[in-house]
Amino acid sequence: MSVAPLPEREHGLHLLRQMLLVRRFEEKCVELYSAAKIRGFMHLYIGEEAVAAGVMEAIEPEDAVVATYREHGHALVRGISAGAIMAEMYGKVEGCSRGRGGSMHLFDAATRFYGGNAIVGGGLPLALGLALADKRAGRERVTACFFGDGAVAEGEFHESMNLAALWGLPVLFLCENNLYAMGTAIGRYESETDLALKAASYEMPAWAVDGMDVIAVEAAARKAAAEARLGGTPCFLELRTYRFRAHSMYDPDLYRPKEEIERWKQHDPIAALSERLEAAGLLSAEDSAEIERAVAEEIEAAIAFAEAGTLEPVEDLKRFVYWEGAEI
Ligand SMILES: Cc1ncc(C[n+]2csc(CCOP(=O)(O)OP(=O)(O)O)c2C)c(N)n1
Ligand SMILES: [Mg+2]
Repeated sequence: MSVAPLPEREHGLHLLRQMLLVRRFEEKCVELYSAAKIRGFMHLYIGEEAVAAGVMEAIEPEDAVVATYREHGHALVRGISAGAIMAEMYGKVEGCSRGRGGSMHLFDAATRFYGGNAIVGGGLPLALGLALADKRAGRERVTACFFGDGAVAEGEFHESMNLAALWGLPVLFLCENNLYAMGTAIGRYESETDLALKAASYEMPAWAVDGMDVIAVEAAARKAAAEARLGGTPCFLELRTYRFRAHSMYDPDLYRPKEEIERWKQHDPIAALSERLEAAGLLSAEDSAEIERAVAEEIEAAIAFAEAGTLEPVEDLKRFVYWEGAEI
């Protein structure tokens, strides 16, 4: 049970809706993938929704966001339209990356959403550059950088943490610790599995948060964002979470005990928030039905938008591709 106090009813319902939008959107993506409407690599965030939903409440529209290939949820709660995301999944020109990025490379300059990065750890130096630019221009902004536990074993993680602390860059390092990097459990690739402890050695505030509790995530992210924005220091949050689905659509998920998955499902972030709101008299059955209905409507509209979209004509394929001698 969360110790973080419940927010006002409107805010509680908003958080619930955000998480549900991500969950239902991705459930639809699974169906569309099976129907070959969506192709290529696809990684689902189901089970981890509280992380993106909580953090996004704590940052401002002018702040920047950098995410990984498991980023549908981040993009949705950041405010990129479900239609632009679905069209991108379909590979349509109306997609947020013109259909050229697909599931792993969602991008939207308007919301300062800088990907969608397929390289493990690759987003961290990018986040540093964004934060450095803001700092040098005297803008009081933060860069929220999401990455997985697997990235902590990469050199880029350590170089980025070191420089961010040394230069006082306002980066929120948001480590989504779901205990696995593809099929490898964290204890098999990390010498120190307490990731907040590891991060603290870089001389920045670092702490662990229950990543299945959206209210706790939001509270922690608000604290970290305030430290970064006003204190000019990076902060590290280890968000302890779990993916309910396999790593990607091609993963038979044979490396985790079924009981472990079932145990984590008992901490489903959406059910947990619903139950708390209900128990406090802030959520009725009618409210839940209305949220489900509105979310379903938004997703249906997104699918219709993607279906009606256009595939890039073959003669345009070389546009935006640069090589020596290219006509730009
Ligand atoms: C530099 C690099 N090495 C390897 C891969 C292959 N790869 C893709 S996802 C992944 C696991 C990453 O795990 P984690 O960072 O914990 O994120 P999660 O998938 O659990 O969200 C790996 C090794 C890659 N994309 N980039
Ligand atoms: Mg992981």
